[in-house]
Amino acid sequence: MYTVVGATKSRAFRVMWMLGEIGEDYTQIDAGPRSDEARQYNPSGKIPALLDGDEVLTDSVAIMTYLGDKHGKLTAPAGTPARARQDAMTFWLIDEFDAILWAAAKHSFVFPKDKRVPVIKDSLKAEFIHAADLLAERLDGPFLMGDQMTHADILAVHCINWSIGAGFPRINDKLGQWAATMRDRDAFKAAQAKVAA
Ligand SMILES: N[C@@H](CCC(=O)N[C@@H](CS)C(=O)NCC(=O)O)C(=O)O
Repeated sequence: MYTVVGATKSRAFRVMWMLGEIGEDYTQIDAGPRSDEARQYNPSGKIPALLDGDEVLTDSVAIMTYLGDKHGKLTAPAGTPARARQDAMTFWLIDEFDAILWAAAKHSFVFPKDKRVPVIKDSLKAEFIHAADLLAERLDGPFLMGDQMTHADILAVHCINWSIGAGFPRINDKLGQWAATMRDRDAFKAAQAKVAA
């Protein structure tokens, strides 16, 4: 059985949702970012980490990629053009969604007060909305990569939810409705309801 290190309201949620989608049981250690508990598994104090036997794996997207490859679920097989397209989508989401939200978080509460430049947040919000419009244009099917769900969907929806929590402007209706459908999935709801060990 796996163990997810990280609070539900963090990027750990991506891993928890993925484990639910692929039908793998897990326990959760409800460690906050930079907590002593998080540092036991990742010296940087970043969450999430995944414990798989004696292995400690870090970074939500690296963990999702590992789980997908290991179980042959929620991913196109490695070494195929479909996988290259899926990876391109994943890296685009890291650049244009996750990094934008993370920059806004840094300038809201992560950086020390004297290093924050709150005025940057207006342009980050505009960038995010532009990226959401591009993603909506790409969306042509039940999932980002077409008929098959992949971990790119989990990454995108987690970032959309994060944008709402961070007070970003409302995204376009098409992407918003798609995200609502994804939030209705059993595995999403199970991850939200999971009680940490
Ligand atoms: N790219 C990493 C980012 C991990 C990350 O920054 N997590 C946040 C919480 S969601 C954190 O632990 N922040 C504390 C810090 O950066 O010091 C991932 O996707 O796992």
